[in-house]
Amino acid sequence: MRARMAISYSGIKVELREVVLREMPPSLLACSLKGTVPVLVLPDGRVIDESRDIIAWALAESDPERWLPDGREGGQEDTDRLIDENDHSFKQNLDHYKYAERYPEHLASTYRAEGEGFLQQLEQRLGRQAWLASERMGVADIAIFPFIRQFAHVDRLWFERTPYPRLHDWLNYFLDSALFLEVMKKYPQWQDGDDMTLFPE
Ligand SMILES: N[C@@H](CCC(=O)N[C@@H](CS)C(=O)NCC(=O)O)C(=O)O
Repeated sequence: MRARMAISYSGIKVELREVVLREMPPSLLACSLKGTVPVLVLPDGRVIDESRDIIAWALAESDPERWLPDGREGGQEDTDRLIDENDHSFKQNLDHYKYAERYPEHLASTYRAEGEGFLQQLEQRLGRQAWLASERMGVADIAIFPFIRQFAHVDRLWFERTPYPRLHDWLNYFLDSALFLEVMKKYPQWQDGDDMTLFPE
């Protein structure tokens, strides 16, 4: 989702091949043995198979509203550290919470409590500035939004009752955004021989 958001924002058109994870096309595995999506294949044959790297590539190509950190001292490091924390410890807590039945050592509520520390950090950040890493929306917001969305969706009622009003507004902003609605459009599963589908349409 975040890779598609960055591509859509940057105004780059790509050929989209929607895959079903259980039915990875051999041509995809030939590009990236990881067996995960997203995978971006560039015209020169380079393969980018990490969503964060796809975001970085798209914004390096075109960043019309300046999502990349500005020259503010420490801005780049702060953004990188926040996304690192999201992609590692928070993502792990999210997976444990979301799929708690696969990790029966602890209750879902324990995994949720471990992830909640990150929500608190984000709430504090949004109290200090308008967006997660600065006064402007930026790459940190886009990179982290899909994970907070998933965390909130595990138990919507629980999330709505949490004392994080700024984070709720931040999440709702993205859920209502044209960018999110664009990437949520459904595409049929790609099959060899299909016509090319462009994204965004
Ligand atoms: N590190 C990867 C993780 C991507 C990822 O986990 N993608 C999921 C779908 S959203 C996937 O491909 N899962 C298939 C699997 O793990 O077997 C990235 O962010 O690009």
